[in-house]
Amino acid sequence: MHKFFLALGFFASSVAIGNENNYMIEKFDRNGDKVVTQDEFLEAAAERFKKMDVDGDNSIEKTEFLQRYAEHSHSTTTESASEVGQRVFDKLDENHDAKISELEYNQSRLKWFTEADKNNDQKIELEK
Ligand SMILES: [Ca+2]
Ligand SMILES: [Ca+2]
Ligand SMILES: [Ca+2]
Repeated sequence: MHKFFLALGFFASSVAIGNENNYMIEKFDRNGDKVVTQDEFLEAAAERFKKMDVDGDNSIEKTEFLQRYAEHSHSTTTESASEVGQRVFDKLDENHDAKISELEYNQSRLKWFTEADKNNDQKIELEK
């Protein structure tokens, strides 16, 4: 469980505990029905991957990742944004080749989706 949440740090760092689903809907609901389907989620993930892959070689190198991370996240009281970014990168880079492949990226996204989809209906609904 702990490992999982660390892997999600890239997005989760700005999520207040308890309304993660609402955050996901805000970010990933494309047709405005307040539900995020797995297709919507993976489509958004693919777009995000492309944006981060600045040189278009289908992998996110550490420099690409950290640059993007620095633009979108804040330092915590104990770590700078780049330290947090390093840590998240290492978690995402499962085979430790200093690159995040599209597969590694999608796997981590899918884990996140599965974890948030508590009733296993392949949809993320608003928390009430
Ligand atoms: Ca939707
Ligand atoms: Ca790249
Ligand atoms: Ca890798």
